[in-house]
Amino acid sequence: MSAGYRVLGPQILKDLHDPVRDFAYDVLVGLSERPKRLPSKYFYDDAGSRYFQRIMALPEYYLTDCELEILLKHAGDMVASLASRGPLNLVDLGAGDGKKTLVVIEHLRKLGADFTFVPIDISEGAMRQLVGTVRERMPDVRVEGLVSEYADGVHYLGREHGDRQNLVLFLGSNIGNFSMLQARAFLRRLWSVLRDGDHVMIGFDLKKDIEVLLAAYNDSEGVTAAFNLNLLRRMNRELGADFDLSAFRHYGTYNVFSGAMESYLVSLAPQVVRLDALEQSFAFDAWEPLHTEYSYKYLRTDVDLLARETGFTVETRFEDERRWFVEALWRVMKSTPTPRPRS
Ligand code: AVJ
Repeated sequence: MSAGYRVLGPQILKDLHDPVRDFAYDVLVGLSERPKRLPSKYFYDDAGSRYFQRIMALPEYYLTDCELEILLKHAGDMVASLASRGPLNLVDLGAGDGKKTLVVIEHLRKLGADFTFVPIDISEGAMRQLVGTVRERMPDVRVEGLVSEYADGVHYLGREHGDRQNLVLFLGSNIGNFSMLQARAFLRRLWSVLRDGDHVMIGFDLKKDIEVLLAAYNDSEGVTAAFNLNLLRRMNRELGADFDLSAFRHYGTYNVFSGAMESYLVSLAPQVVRLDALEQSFAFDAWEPLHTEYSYKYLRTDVDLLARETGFTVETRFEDERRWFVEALWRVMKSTPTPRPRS
């Protein structure tokens, strides 16, 4: 975990952030593993963020519709009591195009709340678009956008002072990219930078008919496939790789045991790929998988347990009509012991 650079005395300058170097390093580690894998955060270059916006508009990708339905119906109730408690920071982790967040913002404005909107997103293109939209449609709203990944965003929150309460949004089942272990670690870190009485609003995608899941991650227009393959294009551009996109196939499958949708790029032939930035080549066998994403699905009971295990209490939770998605509002509880996790 790092944030920019720090000067440690006259001699030592620690430059902790070279995004291309970090990418190259993660690619070296991931492509050297068996099975090969890459972190899903690298999907979101500007092109990838645009692909994801197209995914959200697909009929099969129900997640966005479910969450929007919940927020349109209940966001007002969810934020009313917070808005009456004084000024707040509305933090949005992985804001993307902010479509769902704008619903929450509308309610805060209607309630006459004093708030600053702090969107945090890994894609600079998406962030510029979002800040532009807010400026245009709601010029009265104070915006402080941050282009960073989650860990740095949370670090930044921890350093922000002031007496404002925080409402941290983590919408869209973004939490699904974490394993259950990673989710607990992430929530504990978030908890530790927040104060007693702060809130988090988290969108969880629920376990459901597997056919519905498979369709959502293998859409008929092939947008999800293009989103996945864009990772290869990004390596070609940023790391001087020579991936042949037509020699890989997108494959999305549900792992019943772990409860996650898993995305892969499968090599269709034996091939060797060169990465100039790493001065290294990687061999793929025919039908060798490259894992690119987990999207974990939750049980209702998992959601409440997760809150208790990480130092939060459940304030409210709402589901859509189909009962496919949960929007949970949790309050930070300090100075009560958190239960031990199950072994
Ligand atoms: C943005 C991480 C919530 O896991 O459903 C959509 C990304 N991947 N289709 C998800 C995604 C394939 C999405 N999240």
